Amino acid sequence: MGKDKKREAKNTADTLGMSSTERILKRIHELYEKGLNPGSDGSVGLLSIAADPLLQLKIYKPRKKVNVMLIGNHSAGKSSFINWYIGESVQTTGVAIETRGFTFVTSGRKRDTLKGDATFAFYDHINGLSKFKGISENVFTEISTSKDRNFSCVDLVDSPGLVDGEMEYPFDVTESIVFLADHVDLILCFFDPIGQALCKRTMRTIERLNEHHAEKLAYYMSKADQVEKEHDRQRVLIQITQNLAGRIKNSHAFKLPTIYLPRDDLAVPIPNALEEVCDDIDKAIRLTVQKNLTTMRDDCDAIVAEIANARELNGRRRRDNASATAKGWALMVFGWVVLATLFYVAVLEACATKPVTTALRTHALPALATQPVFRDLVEGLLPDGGRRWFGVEHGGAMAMGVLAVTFLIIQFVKSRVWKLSPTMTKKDAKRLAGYETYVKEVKAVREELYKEYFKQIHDNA
Ligand SMILES: Nc1nc2c(ncn2[C@@H]2O[C@H](COP(=O)(O)OP(=O)(O)OP(=O)(O)O)[C@@H](O)[C@H]2O)c(=O)[nH]1
Ligand SMILES: [Mg+2]
Repeated sequence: MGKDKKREAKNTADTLGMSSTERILKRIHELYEKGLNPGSDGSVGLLSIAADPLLQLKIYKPRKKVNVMLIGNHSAGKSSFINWYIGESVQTTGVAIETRGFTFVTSGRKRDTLKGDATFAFYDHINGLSKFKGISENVFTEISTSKDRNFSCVDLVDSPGLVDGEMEYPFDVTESIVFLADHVDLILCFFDPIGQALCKRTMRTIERLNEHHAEKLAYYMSKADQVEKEHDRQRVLIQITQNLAGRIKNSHAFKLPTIYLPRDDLAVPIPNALEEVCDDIDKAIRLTVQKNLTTMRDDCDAIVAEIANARELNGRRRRDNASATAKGWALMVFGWVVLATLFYVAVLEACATKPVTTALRTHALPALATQPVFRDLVEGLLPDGGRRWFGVEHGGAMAMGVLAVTFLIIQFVKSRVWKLSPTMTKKDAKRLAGYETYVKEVKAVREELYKEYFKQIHDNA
């Protein structure tokens, strides 16, 4: 079996084990980074096509995974939720302040933990987080092999528990959460009924997040099983709602479902909307797939349009270059004529000087006596009582001055006019044609992915 065949077989085996959504997200990512036939020679991704010097189009690769950040007060159950979602205890939980920094929990082939710098290298889009002083030692990535729920399509971001007062954070926690909010698709806010759910820091953070990311926020009352009596729960819910009311933007769509991690020793059943959190995550995944498919179509269209622009620009430049060359040549010839005239006047003027006229009269004319043609020519050079130009004394010097200045002006105008813009080589034009065909094929693959995605939604409905 050839190398390519082996790779193909491996890809197929991988693909079969993957959910359709995950496959679509991965394929889109691949089309941006590696192109239609990853690994084969000449396969270029949309990113490098867009970055070609002939196009210089700025496009961004869509993320392979959906990012979900959890925020809330200390001990609200954020880390416990992550452990429950992935079915593995990757995050430490407990009553003490457990999570002091940010942990990116992601799925991978091997269980591993990455520290700050490795995390920034792994998630290049959050590189900007490193600008927060003191954060590098408090950022980690936990790689888990879990395939539970939709974990293979999600990166979960655990954040430090928010508290007021004495607690010193090693970095600006609110600002770093606000920074990360730009890069995540969904923010789950957990408020527990007994902790510092409504602490000032949490409220300030929620307020800041509402400035630009109101649509990403989903609120929950976590650890609801800790308040067994219904009316106590209602009281807590009202209290949280009242505190949030003035701070959140789309308050009409505000929901505060009660959630808790599954347990079967409860005396009275308490409503648990835990699956709603999973639904919210699934919804974020669906939206991301749709957004990525749309972005890919738009990027393909933008590349095709830019190829047309590059060709049009090239045509215009060729025409401009041809006209500039014609004008340049005309000016050059004109310049030569002026220079030749200047030379002619200079020769005549030189011949008009006393030593030359004397020398010509005494030596040249007698010597040329037998050659009438040359003699007449030399005689013609000799001024008849001092050479006058246009009736002006010393007119020759003036004429030479005018001619020299004219020549310089012509040179200057020529340097301005005869400017050529770079045009495409045959190789460039061939490359663009190749891109065009390639992007068309990518669009066809995108249509297939789109159909596959909607078929899957339809089948699951
Ligand atoms: N009763 C109950 N306890 C929970 C629930 N979820 C978490 N806990 C407990 O609450 C405590 C705090 O949970 P964590 O997951 O560490 O909370 P956290 O929000 O990550 O806390 P920090 O990392 O300090 O911000 C732990 O002892 C958990 O066992 C729940 O749904 N019900
Ligand atoms: Mg925690």
